[in-house]
Amino acid sequence: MITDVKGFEVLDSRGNPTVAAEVTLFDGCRAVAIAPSGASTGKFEAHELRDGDKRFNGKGVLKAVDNINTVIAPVLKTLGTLNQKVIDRELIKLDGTENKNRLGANAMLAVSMAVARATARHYRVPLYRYLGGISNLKMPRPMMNILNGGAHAANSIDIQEFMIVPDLGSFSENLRAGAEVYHALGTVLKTAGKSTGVGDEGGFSPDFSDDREVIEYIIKGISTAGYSTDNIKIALDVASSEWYKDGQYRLPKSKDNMTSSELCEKISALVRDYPIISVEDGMAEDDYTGWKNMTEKLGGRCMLVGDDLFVTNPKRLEKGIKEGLGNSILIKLNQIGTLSETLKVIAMAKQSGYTPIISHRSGESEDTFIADLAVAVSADYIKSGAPCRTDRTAKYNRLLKIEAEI
Ligand code: 2PG
Ligand code: MG
Repeated sequence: MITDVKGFEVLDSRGNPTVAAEVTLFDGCRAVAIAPSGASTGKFEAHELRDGDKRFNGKGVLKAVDNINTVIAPVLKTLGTLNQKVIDRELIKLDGTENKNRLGANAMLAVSMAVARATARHYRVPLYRYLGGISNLKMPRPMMNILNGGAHAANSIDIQEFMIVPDLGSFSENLRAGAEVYHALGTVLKTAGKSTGVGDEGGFSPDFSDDREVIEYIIKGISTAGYSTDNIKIALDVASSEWYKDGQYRLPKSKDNMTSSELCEKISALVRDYPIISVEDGMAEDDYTGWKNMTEKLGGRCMLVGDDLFVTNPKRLEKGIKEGLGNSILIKLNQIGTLSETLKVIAMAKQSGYTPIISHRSGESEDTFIADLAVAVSADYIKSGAPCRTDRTAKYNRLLKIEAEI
């Protein structure tokens, strides 16, 4: 049923190479998909295969491309099925490692997504409908990262993402409000003499004296745009795994050192003082005691989202559920490497009352797969950066199109 699979190397939004795959079916239906790439990657993520030679400072992906062309393609062409689960299972078998070390999760995911997209074309339905069926389709709320720090920006802020979460009604109204606040924030920053240059996810990235100052500016942006914090909330991605070393949190920019419970206190105070509805990676990926404490303290008040903690991995989520770590999970296809495994972890999260948030990576492309996925699994939220830069707005624009269709 699959007659051809081709891999190729393209550039992501940071100008680094990433893997694209094109899948052709017996009826001529053909689709391309592009794997995204993270910067603040969790250490338990599936392996992203890079060449490590002179090209692109070691970031080339020709080995992963070759794996698609010489290992994956010959096998998928003989499978005789369009069943996504069977195809993904075959990819996993071909790789044969726990962490997708051999073929590379970037190679596997590009193929896995391209198969789904080609199959949707074969059935002549939009991707979201193929993935989600006829029931359950729901528009997500955007979590828009309008102020970038941490590993995504060259400024003085250690917290990686300050997001706004509009809740005004339809997706298009929420997107409009988010874009208006983004522009109002730009004006407020400019007036204060701050830089309006942007970070990797399109959010502004000037220097600030501390996190509270950032949040105050965002709140000023919200009111300047004519909205209030009653209907535009704030979400953080602390990305604290980046700071964790030898049981301590060492913040690279402010040079602060904190224990797990001191960091928990600091975040709790922010949640107490500001309209924060969600905190992602408030604790590090292997600080389980910290996660447990934070969940006991804040779990009833806001979403506590495991990104590096769960890495879209069913086994890690299962452990988290058992031990009471967090109450929400960030979903990134390339952290696990196939579509089927991603769908499995989303189903598992929902069954256990964990909120799934479908997410981009800081290194993105024109591929809009996550927009269709979010609608298909009726996720409450999608995180796709600022309403700025085509790699980010492509997903929001795709959602506008889907909203008009459903
Ligand atoms: C995150 C992501 C996306 P990265 O930490 O949630 O915002 O960043 O892709 O660099 O891991
Ligand atoms: Mg994160």
